[in-house]
Amino acid sequence: MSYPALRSNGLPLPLTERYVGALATTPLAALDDGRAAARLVTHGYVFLRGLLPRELVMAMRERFFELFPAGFVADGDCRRGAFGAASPGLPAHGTQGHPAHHFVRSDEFLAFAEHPLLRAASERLLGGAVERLRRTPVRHFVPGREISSRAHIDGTYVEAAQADLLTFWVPLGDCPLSSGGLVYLEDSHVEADVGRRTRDIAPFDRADDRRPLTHDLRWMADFTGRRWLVADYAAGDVVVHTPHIVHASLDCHSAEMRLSTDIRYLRAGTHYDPRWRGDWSADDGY
Ligand SMILES: O=C(O)CCC(=O)C(=O)O
Repeated sequence: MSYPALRSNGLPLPLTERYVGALATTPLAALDDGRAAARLVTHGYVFLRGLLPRELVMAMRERFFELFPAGFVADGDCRRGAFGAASPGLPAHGTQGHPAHHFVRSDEFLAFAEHPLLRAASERLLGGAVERLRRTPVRHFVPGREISSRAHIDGTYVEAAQADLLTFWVPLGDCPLSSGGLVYLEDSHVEADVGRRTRDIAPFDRADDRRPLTHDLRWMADFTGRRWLVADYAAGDVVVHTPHIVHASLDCHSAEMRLSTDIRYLRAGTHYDPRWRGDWSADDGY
């Protein structure tokens, strides 16, 4: 029997209950009474629908796509952000001269990353004062390219104790499954040694970078006996996750491009990885 499949890096993930489940939402009110913080410890993530104002998020999407040459965005509709045509001569994503490199340095984006709602949520989830890690990647995926974030944990990329660091994954626009949002391996934050156990046996397509765990999400589900949690995200939704939960993303095959950012807050006064104190550049090697 064949099942419809999701895809990540061109490989299928069967859309069955064995492999795929729904990301559970946590009500915003749970930030105030400690239930969200407890859930973060138990499940390694909290999915907060509508944490940010939709209009603000859509405005950020529009600002980003306005930075591209004419023709890159279909019909010039930068708010929708459907792919038009490639712009030859554009530097590699997120490097000097590319719109994403400029965007993360803009006052508007910096104000967004420091939004009081994000700061307040991180203070509640960490139970005290926080500081934001300056380095803030922007991810942008064009339909049809079969490129996604490979399965990984954030702890491989940024030094911090599990209980001190939060990532806010923020889709900049609506991001249904077809646009390829973030997916989480259920309760995998408890598998602290998953990297050691998978290292020599996991399918791997990136010989020059051993930091991801694998590009094969089905293999990861089979190996761990866990399933991937997915969601149709809307502009304003945010997922907050801890450094040890395994996550990845799906391929984008909608007309609309997938745009997102990951914003990180750290418990104030704990170790602030020196590599994360500057602005992100996609070729900074971190
Ligand atoms: O958006 C992505 O594809 C990856 C983001 C990510 O890994 C993160 O937010 O930690």
